[in-house]
Amino acid sequence: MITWIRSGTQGSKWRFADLTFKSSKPIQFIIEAMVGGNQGRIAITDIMVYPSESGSCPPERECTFQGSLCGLLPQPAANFSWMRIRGSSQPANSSGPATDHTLGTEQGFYLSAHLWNHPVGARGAMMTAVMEPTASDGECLMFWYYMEGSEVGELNIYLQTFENSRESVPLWTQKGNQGKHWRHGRVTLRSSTPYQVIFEAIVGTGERRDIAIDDLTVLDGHCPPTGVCDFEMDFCGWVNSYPVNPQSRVDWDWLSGESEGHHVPLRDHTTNTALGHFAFFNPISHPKSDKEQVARLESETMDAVERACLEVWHYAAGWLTDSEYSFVHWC
Ligand SMILES: [Ca+2]
Ligand SMILES: [Ca+2]
Repeated sequence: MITWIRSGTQGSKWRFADLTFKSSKPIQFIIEAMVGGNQGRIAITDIMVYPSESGSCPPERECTFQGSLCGLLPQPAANFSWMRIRGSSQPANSSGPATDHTLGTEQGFYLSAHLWNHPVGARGAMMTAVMEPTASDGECLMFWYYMEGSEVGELNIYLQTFENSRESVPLWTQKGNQGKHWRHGRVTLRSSTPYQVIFEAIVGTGERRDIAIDDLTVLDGHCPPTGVCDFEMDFCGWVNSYPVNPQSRVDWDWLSGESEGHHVPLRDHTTNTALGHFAFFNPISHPKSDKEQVARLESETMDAVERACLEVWHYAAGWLTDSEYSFVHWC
């Protein structure tokens, strides 16, 4: 059984992973690496396997929903609670994802609001365990969400504290169709007292409907502002998507100046060091083929504005022939 998988570049830096598991029989783990593109390295180190009383890896800073609900509980005041499911177990009237975000397979679990089961306007909510106050700079909660289909519903995140009376502060909201993609969201948590985070889904009028979340991660420090991505941590809200001719799809890679490869910039623009990261179009070598290769990076949907500005630092080297790159926007 595959319990964890990553594919494509993870940036040239060490990344941490933890998995919770249970087994009534002796078990073995197998770590398998498979060659993908035409260059790259995969390394692992510092493995620890140990029993834990709560069945989870402390401290739980990342939640894949693979083994458990990571301590999330139904919010008592809500109309219904969310459930941990796999993509393969959805009914036809769900618009949820076929695969989870962690593994990208039908075996991967995610948290589904089961919106198809509930009447329009009903409210389903889950809350975290009570968390310790944050540092003054806050913490960044990153998550992935899936909302596909017209009038699918609404996803809200609140921070609840217990001073005086219970108070819920709205932190983040998204409504309606966000396309057939897992989308990235992030929100800064700041509280000088113990708090809980609440994930709330409100049922929309769409006939096929669901809202799902996966891969919650909490990092120290506040989140970068919306619309800003320096590619230091990850791709922020940007996702590799299909070009007009899907056959020509190549993904943007996430590299640093230390990455191997032809024409890789030696320094990134953010940090001006070899340690900084960037998105890089790394065409697959086809010595005998002139197959078209298009890498397309798509942002999240931004709020409507009268006028706005897109700034980007770009770099192109090599290629004597007619490669091109362009920005497209649509409303
Ligand atoms: Ca998952
Ligand atoms: Ca950078």
